[in-house]
Amino acid sequence: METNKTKSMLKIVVFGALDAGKTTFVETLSGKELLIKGEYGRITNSFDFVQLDHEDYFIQLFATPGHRRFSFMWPTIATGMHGAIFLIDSTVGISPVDKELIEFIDNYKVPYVVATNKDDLVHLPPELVREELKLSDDVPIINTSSVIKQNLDTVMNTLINKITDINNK
Ligand SMILES: Nc1nc2c(ncn2[C@@H]2O[C@H](COP(=O)(O)OP(=O)(O)OP(=O)(O)O)[C@@H](O)[C@H]2O)c(=O)[nH]1
Ligand SMILES: [Mg+2]
Repeated sequence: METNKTKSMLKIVVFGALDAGKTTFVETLSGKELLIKGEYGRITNSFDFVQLDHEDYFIQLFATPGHRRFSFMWPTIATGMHGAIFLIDSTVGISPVDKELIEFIDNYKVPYVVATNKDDLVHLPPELVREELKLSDDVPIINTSSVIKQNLDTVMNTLINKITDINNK
């Protein structure tokens, strides 16, 4: 007889500085039209939202605005998240906003994965990112491209495994 396993819901939030590629990341990863795409003139001013069916979980995937003017949205969107994805714009390098955002995410005490995005344009060495952001060894750093779908599934699977590990402890 087939067992009907109930899936848990996971809330995952994508953070990153202006133009890091957050909206493109959630669009390309999901391969779907977003349920909410909160932008005007290609700048996110509220948030993006899409739901994914991922093996053992339903994922509610959100992306935050990067623009400073809309940073008041960050705590609202972060509320109740089980994990985070932090996108760095590799063409810019580590910015003061990146440092602030990593501190912000750290405070939530949830697992997160760092993605050095736009790897199709510029390759940012992971060791440099770890040093500049003072990341501990247990934070994965993965080179991604949101436009050519490079490593997006790897980022999501790595994060889900980290969340599952914590839940099983
Ligand atoms: N080459 C390249 N371009 C990218 C990549 N990801 C995003 N872009 C481009 O970068 C620009 C900004 O992408 P968005 O996805 O809107 O960035 P965002 O982080 O959501 O921007 P805000 O929400 O306004 O902070 C767009 O022109 C994208 O096509 C990538 O991995 N490689
Ligand atoms: Mg956006």
